[in-house]
Amino acid sequence: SECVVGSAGQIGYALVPMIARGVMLGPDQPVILHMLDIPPAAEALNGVKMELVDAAFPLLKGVVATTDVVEACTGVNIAVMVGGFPRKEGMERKDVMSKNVSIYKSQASALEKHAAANCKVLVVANPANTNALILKEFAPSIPEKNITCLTRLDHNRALGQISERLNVQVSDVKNVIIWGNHSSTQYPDVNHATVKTPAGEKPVRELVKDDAWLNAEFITTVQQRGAAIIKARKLSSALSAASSACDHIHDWVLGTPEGTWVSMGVYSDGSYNVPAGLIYSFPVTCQNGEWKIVQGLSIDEFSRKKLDLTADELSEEKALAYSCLA
Ligand code: NAX
Repeated sequence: SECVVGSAGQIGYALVPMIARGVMLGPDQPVILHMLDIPPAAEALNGVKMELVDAAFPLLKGVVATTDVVEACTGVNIAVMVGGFPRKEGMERKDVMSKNVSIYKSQASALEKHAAANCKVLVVANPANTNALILKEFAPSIPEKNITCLTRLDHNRALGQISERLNVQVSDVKNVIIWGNHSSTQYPDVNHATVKTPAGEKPVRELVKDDAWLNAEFITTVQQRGAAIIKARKLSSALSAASSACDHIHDWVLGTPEGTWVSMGVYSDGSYNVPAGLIYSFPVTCQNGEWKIVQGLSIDEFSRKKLDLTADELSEEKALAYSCLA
């Protein structure tokens, strides 16, 4: 069974049918969906439940639609936290942080007390890394390895940009890295990325042959992609966010292919001189339901500055979140 929080929203609406079709956990894994939203969205949430019934998904063995966080969290093995308080025009950063801190504090307690032991948590709602950190702080009995945030969307966006640029299949591109925060300070790094060609695997840099593009426009395009989607759609990314959330859980639970890594926001242990105690996006491989940070990658001076810049932003966010608790 599992749980999706904020299910009546845009991402929730795209995500629940993917889960019910087996995209997240594979075509042989039956699922029970627990959907949570807040009382003003209760009727819409019930509408989503009606559509799930109408879709007659063979793998879907039950649906709970509720505004009670305890009912939503009870017994879940996987929690995808999509519910949050968005920044509205004229709001101070601290006010938005304060709203999300109180949401994640209470959801942390509900998960800690009522979720299945070893429940895996993915935080999607922004500020994703810091919401995940708050959740970790207020759910001390959930192992820190089980609390992650979504940067797979940024990772997939980077794969997509390389594939478009080189006119190759996106499935032939691998091992880009998103370092740091799911924000515009994230660092999309292609220094270790490769493309499968008839002549074997080739470094992305060797094929693109345009370091100026890779070091500037490529990076800002990935960093600003969310804003570009809002501009085009007048709504923020939803189908790509839902699809990436499925990829994140899929690879975490079922493993990454040999020789391939993915990006996940995880609790830093100080690898690559990233301060310990932040939720920071790293390259990871997954096996037997556990992620491991890829070690030993060379970091040049250009990259070092970018890894540090996004770490600094996360340290500031952490301080701001703590000031909301005081
Ligand atoms: P929506 O506003 O469409 O949906 C959010 C839903 O959460 C609403 O139905 C709302 O009622 C519900 N909600 C609010 N407070 C809640 C609470 N305390 N408990 C349960 N449910 C609650 O936003 P949507 O477009 O679905 O985006 C959801 C979140 O994902 C936002 O915070 C957004 O910023 C974030 N994103 C994160 C991404 C990532 O890669 N990490 C990318 C996409 C997205 O921007």
